[in-house]
Amino acid sequence: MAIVHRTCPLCEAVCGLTLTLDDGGHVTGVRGDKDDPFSRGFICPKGASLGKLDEDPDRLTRPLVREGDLWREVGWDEAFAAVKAGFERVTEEHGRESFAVYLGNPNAHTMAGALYAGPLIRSLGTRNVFSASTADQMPKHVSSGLMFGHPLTIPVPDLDRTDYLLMLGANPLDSNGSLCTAPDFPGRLKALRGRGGRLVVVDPRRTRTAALADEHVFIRPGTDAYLLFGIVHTLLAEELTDVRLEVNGLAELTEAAKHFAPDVVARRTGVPAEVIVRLARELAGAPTAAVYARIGTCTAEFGTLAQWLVDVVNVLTGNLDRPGGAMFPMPATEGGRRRKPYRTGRWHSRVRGLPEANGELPVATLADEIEVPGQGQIRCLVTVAGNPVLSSPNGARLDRALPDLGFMVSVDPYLNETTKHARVILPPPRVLQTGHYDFALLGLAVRNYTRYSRPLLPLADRPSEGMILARLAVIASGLDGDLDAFVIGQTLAGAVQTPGSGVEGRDADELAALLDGESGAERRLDMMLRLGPYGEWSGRGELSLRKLLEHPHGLDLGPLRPRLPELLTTASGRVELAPPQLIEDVHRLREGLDAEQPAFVLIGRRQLRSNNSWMHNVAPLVGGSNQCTLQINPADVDRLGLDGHARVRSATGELTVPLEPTDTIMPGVVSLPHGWGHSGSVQRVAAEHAGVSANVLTDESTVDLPSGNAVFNGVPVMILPTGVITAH
Ligand SMILES: Nc1nc2c(c(=O)[nH]1)N[C@H]1C(S)=C(S)[C@@H](COP(=O)(O)OP(=O)(O)OC[C@H]3O[C@@H](n4cnc5c(=O)[nH]c(N)nc54)[C@H](O)[C@@H]3O)O[C@H]1N2
Ligand SMILES: Nc1nc2c(c(=O)[nH]1)N[C@H]1C(S)=C(S)[C@@H](COP(=O)(O)OP(=O)(O)OC[C@H]3O[C@@H](n4cnc5c(=O)[nH]c(N)nc54)[C@H](O)[C@@H]3O)O[C@H]1N2
Ligand code: SF4
Ligand SMILES: [Mo]
Repeated sequence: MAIVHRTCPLCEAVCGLTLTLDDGGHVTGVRGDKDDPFSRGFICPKGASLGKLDEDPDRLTRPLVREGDLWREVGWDEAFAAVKAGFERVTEEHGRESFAVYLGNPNAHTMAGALYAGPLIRSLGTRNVFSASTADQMPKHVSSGLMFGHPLTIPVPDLDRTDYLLMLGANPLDSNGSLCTAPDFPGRLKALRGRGGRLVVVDPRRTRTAALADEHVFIRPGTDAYLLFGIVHTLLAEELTDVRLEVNGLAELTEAAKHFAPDVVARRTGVPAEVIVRLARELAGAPTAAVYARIGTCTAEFGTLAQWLVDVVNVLTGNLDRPGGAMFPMPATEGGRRRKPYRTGRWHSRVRGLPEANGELPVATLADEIEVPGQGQIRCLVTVAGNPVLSSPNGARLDRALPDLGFMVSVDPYLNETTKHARVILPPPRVLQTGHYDFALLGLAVRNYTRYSRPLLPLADRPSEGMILARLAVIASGLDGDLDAFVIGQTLAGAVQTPGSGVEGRDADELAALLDGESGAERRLDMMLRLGPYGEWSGRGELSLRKLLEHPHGLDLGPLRPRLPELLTTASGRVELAPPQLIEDVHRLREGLDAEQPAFVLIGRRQLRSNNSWMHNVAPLVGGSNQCTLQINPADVDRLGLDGHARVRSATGELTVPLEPTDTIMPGVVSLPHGWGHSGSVQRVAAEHAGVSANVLTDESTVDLPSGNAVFNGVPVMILPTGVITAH
């Protein structure tokens, strides 16, 4: 028996876990790690099921190759040979511009995603790069890029010190937080209230988070940008602003805000004008305050405008970059950021002409690019840790399009709704065989903190996920060699030439020889830690891989500290309050003021014991509250004479779903969780709890224009009794 520690890889909260392993390497117990200075013993039902997930008998242990409808288990060399043949065939027939890659959500959690997805994309040599980011947080990247100069310069609410938190479209009591890494988010919210702070939640549903808050404000889905503009309008009109930073664009912002007086936006949002005015006054009057908005506001028609206005309010109230406000974390592996104007639309998608953002095209147009013939049509797809058939808007269309590809390879532990279309599936090893460092999420943490977990079990005869991606990159590029050594060489060569870098003028090869680690991934982590802001090569600290290994429970690096103006990389060196691209999109927002209200709109929701599409095969997690039901207000049930089930119809599809009447949801709004729809799955537990896919109903033809992000909230739908047949 052994007691071991590692970070939970299952959500953004990065909790430390303490596992008990028996002599065979099986998990016999999971607890929160009490000695982790950040999570302090917190654990949720998913983390507690890590052992079951790790040894799910339906997880793939060897690569699969498909011939027709038949799957065959093969060895790794044979699998990679099949990939090589597939890549070569499509390259010969259609060229590299016919290649595409889709990176799913777990890439934000895995070391493989952080360290090897970039090189893989470059090796594939295509601009057809898609990811779950355009079904999620791309609006925040775009607003941050335009306001602060870099898409990763994202402020987080200073949760542990703020006096007032206005939260829109987030439900951390179920999701455990997002773009705000905060283990025990529920406890931190209770502490906020305990110290006399105030929590206000804006959501079309009275969620568990809303129930814990001081105040819950119902809002019509998709209208957060109007509400936030109403707040901005009030702050400016009542001269409640306290701008403490160097900013550009205050005049343009004031001009744009004129159209969104509280009584004007009240009609659209359903939030009374006096509530909007009061929220503005409270935000301005609180000693410190932060506005934080997540999925409900991102995956909406005006997602980028909403994310922009969140930070506009933080700036106007004097709360951006100050303790208790919205602050910028300083993660241990942060690299230098060059001053370079942030731009989107450097290229456009072939079929719909949608702009690139962060080097990606919108997943909402992936099916178009596969289906529509012509030069550049996608013929080969690589998916890594993604299930877009269930997760992307109108995923049902993608399900029909994927069989037309010339070749598809998926890196995924499961044969599922998406990977079943692949020719080759390459499964990553078990969780316990995988090291963990949260490169992305620690840059969004409410305290500066770092922790590395080594693999707990040896790899035996399988490659790590990093090795799988590196091998794919080698196959795609045709260039052999040690990818990690190459990246290390390039990075250090740059660092020794960077004035003031801490290693300026030193010898790159000598530095490389000093790196520790049992794998290329560990050596790269060591390099990033040493070069990073607390690193032993930065001249400012002593972090290195060795140091992290001495602290298996993690290291607290202190509370967030103000980082402006140093962190700003805008051309002006100021915070841009009114980026022209966003002011342009305000016209679209104005047009929407008078839009007709559909009778019903669909929104999503997250479930505590679920994770997007892929934790429905773990028996202790499914059932109970974790079911695919349509939440609907009882008044709507009565009015429509519904009983038990209803049909939900949208512009793209129709589903029959079991109803969950609840007065926690606004009349005229219905909520269906996403990630379900496993009927016929080879995952045995999931097939028994199949549910239906909300993304049969979501419409890929509408996107948030500046970011290309998918719209999952505020989808117009009709609700019909099951017995009634109507013409389409
Ligand atoms: N209607 C609606 N749709 C939504 C949303 C919504 O709110 N409403 N939310 C959107 C959001 S925020 C997101 S992030 C996307 C998610 O979209 P996706 O990332 O496409 O979907 P997931 O269900 O997260 O799929 C994760 C896949 O990774 C696999 N996997 C798990 N662990 C690993 C690993 O360690 N390595 C590898 N290689 N694979 C692994 C799983 O088996 C699964 O196939 O969905 C979006 N879709
Ligand atoms: N247990 C669990 N945890 C998860 C996940 C999971 O599937 N399950 N998924 C992970 C992922 S990929 C992500 S991105 C994060 C997301 O984390 P969160 O953003 O906290 O996601 P949700 O819990 O879906 O909360 C979104 C809320 O927005 C509300 N909403 C819908 N439309 C609107 C609107 O127009 N305006 C406003 N103001 N609110 C609206 C919904 O009712 C819902 O309560 O969670 C992560 N954590
Ligand atoms: S809250 Fe997230 S990180 Fe923490 S135990 Fe649960 S799934 Fe894991
Ligand atoms: Mo997400």
